Amino acid sequence: PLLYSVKDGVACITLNRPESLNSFNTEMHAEMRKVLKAVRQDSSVRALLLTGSGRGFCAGQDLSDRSVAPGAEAPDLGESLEKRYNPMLRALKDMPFPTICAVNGVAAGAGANIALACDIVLAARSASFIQAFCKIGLIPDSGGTWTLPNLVGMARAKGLAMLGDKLPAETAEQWGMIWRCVDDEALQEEAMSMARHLATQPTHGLALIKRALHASSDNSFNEQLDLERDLQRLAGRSEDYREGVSAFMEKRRPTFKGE
Ligand code: LHQ
Repeated sequence: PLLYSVKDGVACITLNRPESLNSFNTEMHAEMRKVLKAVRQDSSVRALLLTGSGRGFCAGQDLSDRSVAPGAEAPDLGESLEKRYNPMLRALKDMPFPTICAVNGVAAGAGANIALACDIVLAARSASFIQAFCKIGLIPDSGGTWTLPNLVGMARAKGLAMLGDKLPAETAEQWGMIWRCVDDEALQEEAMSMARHLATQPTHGLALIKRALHASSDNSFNEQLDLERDLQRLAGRSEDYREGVSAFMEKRRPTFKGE
């Protein structure tokens, strides 16, 4: 259910159950867990690109796994989040290098929030985002209740989460929910070239940038200044900082090792 490759410092994961719009069943979850672990442990990887095959990006949980017969006991969805979705979202969010999502088509339910948990989201112009949860009596999960208000503000987060309307990629871009939308034909090439570029950049520094930005929504301005001090101290000890400054002074292109 997944395609996985590593090349030029870029790990590429493609959700691959196009017949059900790449929705997550048990097998895909298990494979995703393995692959994210492999990505994290592969020291050659300096960027992750996530995308989907076929006409959709991901329709969230495979609902055919989930239908409840009348009178039967309801499955514990909390357990499903605890065991499957939450570890996946934490792994994605905490990757110590940039994560790029190329949203090739509809991203619904958990699929939308998995995409939005990536650092940079590019979407095909024909793609869309749907917080489908409310239509089946659920709440946005996979980090959605944190990610949405952070990205688009509370008014839009509530509208998206409670109405469950389809948000076209262009509107998502106008709202600042994603980085950019691009023509459908250009999506994969643009996303890959961005991932390749990022994989040549100061990876350790980029990981520290993520940490600082993620902490910002929980911190006061003063706390954030303290965090910047601590993280900049680490960044300033990196090989890549040394290389960046030397290259600037010597008027040459830097070669970053990611350390
Ligand atoms: C699907 C699905 C799908 C199975 C399309 N499952 N087959 C976490 C914790 C534990 C449990 C509960 O959930 C969660 C998190 C969640 O993600 S909850 C939200 C789950 N997702 C949804 O509610 C979205 C359901 N899908 C849709 O609303 C539509 O498919 C969208 C709007 C995404 C796309 O619509 P269309 O472009 O019209 O495509 P379609 O509906 O015809 O879908 C194509 C095929 O894919 C179709 O199968 P078929 O055999 O008829 O061709 C669908 O049944 C199948 N499919 N989503 N989630």
